[in-house]
Amino acid sequence: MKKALITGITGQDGSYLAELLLEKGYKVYGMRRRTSTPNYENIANVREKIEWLSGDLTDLSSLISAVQQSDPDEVYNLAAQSFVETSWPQPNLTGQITALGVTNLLEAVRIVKPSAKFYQASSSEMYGKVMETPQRETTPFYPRSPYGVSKVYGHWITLNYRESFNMFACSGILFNHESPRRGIEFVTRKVTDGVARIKLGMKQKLTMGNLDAKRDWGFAGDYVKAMWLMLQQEEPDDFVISTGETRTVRQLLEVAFQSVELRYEDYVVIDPKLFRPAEVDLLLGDCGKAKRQLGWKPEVSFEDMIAMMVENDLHKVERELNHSPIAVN
Ligand code: NAP
Ligand code: G4F
Repeated sequence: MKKALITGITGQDGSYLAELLLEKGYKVYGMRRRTSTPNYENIANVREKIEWLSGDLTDLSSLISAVQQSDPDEVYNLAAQSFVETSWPQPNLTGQITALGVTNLLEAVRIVKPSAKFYQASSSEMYGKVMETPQRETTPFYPRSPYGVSKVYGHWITLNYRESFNMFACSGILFNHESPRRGIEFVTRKVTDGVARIKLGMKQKLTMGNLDAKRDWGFAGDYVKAMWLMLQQEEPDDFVISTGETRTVRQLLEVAFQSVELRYEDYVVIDPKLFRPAEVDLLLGDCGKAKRQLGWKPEVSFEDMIAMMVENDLHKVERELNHSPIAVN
C-alpha cells in the first residue's frame, strides 16, 4: 500500500486530494497545525480514514517527525498562507510559511526519506505582471504581492533540491481553482455566498473590489488529479495546470447572479478599499504540456462550477436560517 503525506489537508485542495488518494488505495497521513478550535469541515467525509499528525511548516522538527512517522512514498506540500490580500499586512508570516516553509519540508524529506516523491503547490500568482499570454512553464515570473514573491521562492527551492540532491521534486503551477470548499474570502466563494444570502433575503448588497481583473478559473477536484499524475511520471518535471479560458470578476458576478435569476448590477457596490496595492490584471494558462505528457484535462466548466457553488451556498444558508443558535456553555 502506497503512503502519502499531505500538508494543508484541512484546506480546499488537501481535502480533495485526500479523497482521491484514499480512493486509489493509499494510506493517507494528514499533517495539521494546532488551532484553538479545530476545523475539519472540508475533510469531514474522510476524517476517520486519515492518520493525523501534528506539525507546522515553520517548525522543522515537527516536519522531521511527520516524515519519520509517515515514512511516505509521496509528499504533497499544499500548506501555505494562501490569501494574497493578507500577504500585504502579514508579509513576514507569509514568507515564513509560504516561502521558507517549503525549504523546511524539503529538508525534512531530504534528511529522513530522500527517495520520497515531492509535490510543491506553485501558483500562477508567480506570473503577476505577465510577461507573455498565455502563460506557460517557460514564461518568466514577475510576482506582484508578498504571496507571489514567496511562491517564486518555493518554486525555485523545489527545483534546486531536485537539481542539487537528485530528489523527485515537482512543481505544479496551478491557476485559480475553486469549489464549494473554497475559503470564504476568495472572490468566487465570496460571490456565491453573497448571491445565496441575497436570494434568501439575508443580505441586500455585495461589496466588491476590482471587477476588471481576469482569472483562469478551474475546478479544484480536477486539479488535484494533476498533482497526483505529476508524481506518477518517470521523471520529475513542472507543469502549468489551467483551463485556457479567462474571465473578468464582472463576468463571474454575471454568471453567479444569473444562476438565481438576479442582476448583479442591482446589488453590487464597489469599495476602493478592496483594491489591491498591486494587482495581477490577467491570468490565462496554457496547459498544453500537461495535456500531452500527463494526459490531464479540465472536466468541469466554469458555469457548472459556479452553479455548483451557488447551489451549495443556498443549502448552507438555508440550514443557517432553519437552525436557531446553539447556546455555548
Ligand atoms: P487553503 O484552502 O488556504 O489551505 C491552506 C492549508 O494550509 C490549510 O490546511 C491550512 O491549515 C494550512 N496551513 C496554513 N499555514 C500553515 C502552517 N504554518 N503549517 C501547516 N499548515 C498550514 O489553500 P488551497 O486553496 O487548498 O491551496 C492549496 C495550496 O495550493 C496552497 O499552497 C496555495 O497557496 C496553492 N495554490 C492554490 C491555488 C488555488 O487557486 N486554490 C492556486 C495555486 C496555488 P488551517 O486549516 O489550519 O488554516
Ligand atoms: O479570489 P482571489 O482572492 O484570488 P487570487 O488573488 O487570484 O489568488 C488565488 O489564486 C492564486 C492562483 O493564481 C493562488 F495562488 C492563491 O493562493 C489564491 O488561491 O482574487 C481574484 C481576483 C483579484 O484580482 C482580486 O483583486 O478578484 C479580485 N477581487 C475583486 N473584488 C476580489 C474582490 N478578490 C477578493 N478576494 N475579494 C473581493 O471582494
